[in-house]
Amino acid sequence: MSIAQHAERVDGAAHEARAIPQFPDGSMDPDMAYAIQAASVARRLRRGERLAGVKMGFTSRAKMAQMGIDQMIWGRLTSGMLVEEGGDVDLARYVHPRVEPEVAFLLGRPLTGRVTPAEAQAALAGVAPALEIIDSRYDNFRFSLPDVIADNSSSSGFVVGPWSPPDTDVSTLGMVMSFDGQPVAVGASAAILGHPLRSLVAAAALAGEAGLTLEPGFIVLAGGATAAEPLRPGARVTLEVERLGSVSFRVRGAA
Ligand code: OOG
Ligand code: MG
Repeated sequence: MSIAQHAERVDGAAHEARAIPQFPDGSMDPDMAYAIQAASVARRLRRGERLAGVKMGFTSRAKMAQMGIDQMIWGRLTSGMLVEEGGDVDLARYVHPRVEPEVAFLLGRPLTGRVTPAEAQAALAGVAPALEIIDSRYDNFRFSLPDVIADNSSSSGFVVGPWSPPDTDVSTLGMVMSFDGQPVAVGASAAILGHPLRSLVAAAALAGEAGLTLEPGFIVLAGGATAAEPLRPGARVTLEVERLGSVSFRVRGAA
């Protein structure tokens, strides 16, 4: 099968919210998987979605341990994935969605390639608490490294809370994710590569290798600080981040 045909397969699964088998073992390497990801997201853009930013994956030990992958990955965020803060998420749009607590960066200036943490910091326009909804399109939420890369790193939804000034120190902030007021995951932003800004540096490098510049207005998700939790029908999901405030959404639909 060609890159385009693989892209049609993963994009179709995401678009129609149905699970597909993993790629056969050893059938592709990460480079080919990123080519499939790019072609798959290009299909979304042709349907009218806009590129909204990028997300980093496996930037904390908790996430690596949960999924059995110990290498950073990245994916593309589109306007179609954006969920309004405080809004509803319909389970019918997903296969087996999970949610994880994140920190979001808003770019005020372009960033690409090898940059220092100081340069990344200077490119910021804001920082915010964020919830990422991930939904692997593979059966049983199981995948290899190339599988998950080809599936746009499980990207499917994201909710961003209030923006704080770009010079807000996000290095060691407490994070509590709750379902209906009951904590389901507790962590700290330092779990993300020791400092979430390192994830932005990595995002600029990885996207840059693929010829993509992080543009002003882009949102960059730094990666889950804790393991992800399956969404529960009816639940109000809230993330509170020390100093940054909170962000939430409601899960609609049946299990
Ligand atoms: C892959 C996406 C990883 C993160 O924040 O680490 C990710 C997955 O776990 O399905 O978004
Ligand atoms: Mg994530």
